[in-house]
Amino acid sequence: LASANVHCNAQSLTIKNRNGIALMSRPMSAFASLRFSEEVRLALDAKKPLVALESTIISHGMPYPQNFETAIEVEKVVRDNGAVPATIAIIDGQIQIGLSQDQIRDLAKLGRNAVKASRRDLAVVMAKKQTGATTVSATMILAHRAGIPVFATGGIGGVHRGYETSMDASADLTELGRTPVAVVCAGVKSILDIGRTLEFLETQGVTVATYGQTLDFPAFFTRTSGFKSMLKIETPKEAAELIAANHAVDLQSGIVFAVPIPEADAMNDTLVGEAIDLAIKESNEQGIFGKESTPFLLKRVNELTGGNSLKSNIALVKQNASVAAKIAKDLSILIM
Ligand code: PSU
Ligand code: MN
Repeated sequence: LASANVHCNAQSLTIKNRNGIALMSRPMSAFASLRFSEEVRLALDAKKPLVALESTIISHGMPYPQNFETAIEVEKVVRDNGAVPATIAIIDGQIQIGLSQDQIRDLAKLGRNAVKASRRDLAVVMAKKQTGATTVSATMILAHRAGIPVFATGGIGGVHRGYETSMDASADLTELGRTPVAVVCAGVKSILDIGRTLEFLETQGVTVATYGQTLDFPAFFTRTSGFKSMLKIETPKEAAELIAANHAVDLQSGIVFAVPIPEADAMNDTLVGEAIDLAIKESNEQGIFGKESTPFLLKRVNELTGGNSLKSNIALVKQNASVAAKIAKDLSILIM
């Protein structure tokens, strides 16, 4: 960018290379629609590393008050590892990049009364001035708009079991195919069809890496799923180099870094498996479908496994936040 020209007027912002070819052009409204917290704005101005965090995990992924406590602790983990957290949500129709503690608490208390907002819901929540918790797909879009290339969460959505009749595949997967943000997660919960999820990601052109010593693709509560990633990444620097290369060729697609849950926090395969099978059976019996499906299954698995799955969930989210912060730090060294 050192030799690039930035053209900016009231309508649009365009970046041209030294030959006058537009590398990027965006309407100004795309930037004007974002509101930044003071901490995030200062970090962006100072070109500090940032980590985007989603908010559906707060409203629909965990019960109150653990959701609030976890969201605050996750932000702290990001700071302790040298990056600035940017939790993203829509408050009364306003996109907010970086939330105050009060805003996080409100969202945590609102829980499932907040709108679960994926790509298709974004404009609706804004137009109707609602409060929306952003899923992985919506958070990726907004993180990208804000110029934050690294994002940490628990688990991404995927292809649901029974896809052959329901055609239920998360918008997270298509978003990964079209938005260049690296998502650090603990893999995919086995409430989903993990094999088909990986096939879908391959079709979408998404690079899927295990962050660790083996190729095993993790299944959220457990360190293995029986499936493999296409590569393993062992250091933050290696991850940063992969992200930088993705940007260098302007792929416009995302990357999944799947971090296996810490050994000590991993759950017993059979116990989680039984809880998940029962939860899916109940959701079928109750005719749960569409955007209600994932929150229902998350809640039932939490209930059926007692506090255990919630404990594991919290541990893995924190680990993902620390990995993402380290990657963001190394990436900021590479691309600055
Ligand atoms: N998986 C989890 N925890 C979560 C989610 C998924 O283990 O909180 C949330 C994320 O916000 C994800 C969304 O983006 O659910 C996917 O929902 P759906 O399957 O309806 O696309
Ligand atoms: Mn769905």
